[in-house]
Amino acid sequence: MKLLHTPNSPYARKVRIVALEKHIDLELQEVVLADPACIVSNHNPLGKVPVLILDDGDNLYDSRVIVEYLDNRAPGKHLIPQDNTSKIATRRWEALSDGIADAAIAAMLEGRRPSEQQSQAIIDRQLQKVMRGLEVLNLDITKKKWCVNETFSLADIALGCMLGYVDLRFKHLPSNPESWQDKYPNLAKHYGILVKRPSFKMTMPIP
Ligand SMILES: N[C@@H](CCC(=O)N[C@@H](CS)C(=O)NCC(=O)O)C(=O)O
Repeated sequence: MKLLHTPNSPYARKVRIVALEKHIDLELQEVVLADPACIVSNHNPLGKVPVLILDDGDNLYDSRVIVEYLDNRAPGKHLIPQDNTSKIATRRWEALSDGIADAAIAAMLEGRRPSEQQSQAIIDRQLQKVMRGLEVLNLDITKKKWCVNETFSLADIALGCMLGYVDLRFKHLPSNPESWQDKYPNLAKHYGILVKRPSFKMTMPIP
């Protein structure tokens, strides 16, 4: 199986960490999305990474579909709990973490446009989503060892990948003198535990 990815995509990182935690070998193919010859849209009409190309040539996307496929493909402890209540809780952590990453990426891309074409209103709206989301997750993780059921799961992986991305792009949240770690200390503590895992160390984003 081959994974089309970019090194700093939080969604591709989520897939890579699930594969590492489940001891599944993935061939990694790095792509450059801005390259007109990029092959991703041949495999995903949306032109987004990650895409998992299966051995029979079928393509899986997006990251939520791929992680479920991988979690069920290998034996061993499930990263997505099997009982419905815990599964839904896990997927909600993932949905909010991925949504914060979506907003952080949108803000970052808007900020990279030539200054005369940038919209500060768009940047502010996206950053408010980031900050509202982090606020909720910071409260939700209070006094918990892991996000769901006191056991490591996809919820922790999705949260850690999003925080890794926020850390990469916004050490200091704009118009805010504090670092995200100071503003959201419960998340910072959880992130500190997650980044000690080999699967997180092996997939760190590249500044
Ligand atoms: N919901 C998708 C999001 C994927 C996504 O937005 N990937 C970004 C890279 S971080 C991308 O490929 N962007 C290219 C584009 O939007 O054209 C997932 O979970 O896989």
